This record gives sequence, C-alpha cells and structure tokens, in this order.
Amino acid sequence: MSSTFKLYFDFMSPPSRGLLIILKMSKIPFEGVLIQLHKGQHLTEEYKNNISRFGKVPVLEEIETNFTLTESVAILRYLQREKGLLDDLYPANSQKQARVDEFLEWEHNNLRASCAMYFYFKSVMPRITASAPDPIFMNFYKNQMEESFDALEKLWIQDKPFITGNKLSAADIFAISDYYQARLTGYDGCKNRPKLTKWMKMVQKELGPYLDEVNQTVNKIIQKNPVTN
Ligand SMILES: N[C@@H](CCC(=O)N[C@@H](CS)C(=O)NCC(=O)O)C(=O)O
Repeated sequence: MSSTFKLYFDFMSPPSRGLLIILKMSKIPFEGVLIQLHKGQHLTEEYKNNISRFGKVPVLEEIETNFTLTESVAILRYLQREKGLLDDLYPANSQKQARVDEFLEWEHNNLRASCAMYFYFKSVMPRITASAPDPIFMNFYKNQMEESFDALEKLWIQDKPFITGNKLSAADIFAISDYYQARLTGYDGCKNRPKLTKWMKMVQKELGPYLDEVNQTVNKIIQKNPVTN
C-alpha cells in the first residue's frame, strides 16, 4: 500500500520519536524522511521553502493534497482526525482527550523544554563551540528539568499506571521521549523517583519493539554515557 504521508524526522528529536511510535503503533502507512540535524539538513533553503519555514523537525506531509504541517501536537491531532489513531492514544471522548491535551500543553513548556535545553547546553553546544559547557545555563536548565521530573512523578503520574489513567496515551509517549533526551546527557530522571521508575517500566513494556526501533541511535549513545546523577 502506498504511503499517504511523509514524516520528516531525526532520531535525536524527541517529538519526532514520539510521532514515529504513534504512526507505527497505529499502523498508518508513511514514508520516513531522515533529516539529520547535526549535518544542518534542516537549514537548507530548499527545506525551509518547501517543508518547514521554521527549519525544524518533525513535519508531516500529506502527499496527495500537498499539505505540510509542523508542530508535533498539531500533527497528532490531524492524524487522529484524518486516520484515527490506535485505541486510546488520543481518545475520541472529549474529557479523556482533554486530559491528554492538558498534559501535552504542560509538557511542551516544562518537561520537553527543560530536557531539550539541558541536552543542548550539556551535549550539543560544547561540540559546536569546542569549549566546556556553560555552568550557568547548565544549572538553570538542570533545575528546571529536575522540577519537571518531580512534577511528572508527583502531580501527573501519582499512583496511576499511566499519565492520564489506566491506559497508555500520547502523553506517555511524548513524556518517555523527553526522558530519553535527558538520559543522553547522563541524567536519569527515574533515579530516586520510584513512581516514575514504575511508570517507565509500564510504558517500556507497552511500547515494546516500537520504542527499541526509534531509539536505536539514542540507545547507542546512552550505552556510552553512564548515569551521573
Ligand atoms: N514545538 C515543536 C518543536 C520542534 C523543534 O524544536 N524541533 C527541534 C528538534 S526536537 C529542531 O528541529 N531543532 C532544530 C533547530 O532548532 O535548529 C514540535 O513539537 O514539533
């Protein structure tokens, strides 16, 4: 069956990994287009003019209609409307859906932002500038990241198996993608957070081979980076 969609992605991008898992689990046919951020493939004029005016991944392209869409949460909602996602990943029920939305709004400004910025200042920036990480920025984002992991455990997960209740949803998939982004730096968000550890094991079990598949690059880096917190 030919693909209706293309997904422009990088394996080092948490929202890209989240959408790859969601598309694969939902059995929506798509063609993945790898855009290697470290090679600057997202910064070419061709990419900015034709795919993402922001020069970012992920981007969804619907081939037949020549429609391109940025922003992972908008992409998630579009896929649900157009194709329907697996089971409860983005529930049709209004209140259940609102619970997933509630988390995704929080996640973007808190867990995602802090893990991504900490990864950038700890691991990416030093390679670009060939100098040691800036301790002021690193500590600032590390504190934000720790507060976000605390909130994820105490205010979101609490004693539930998954973030929004008893069922796995897109909330868990985007959150675990952030966890791995922080883990790339040697920071393990589960350490000394027993409820988060329990949740992590549940999500890993539910996602099974889909998680391993999208995390191949990430896992190779993690293996070389022992936990330091
Ligand atoms: N809010 C956007 C974030 C997109 C984003 O920041 N993507 C990053 C990778 S995770 C990127 O492409 N960065 C390249 C750059 O900023 O140069 C989403 O959720 O899709």
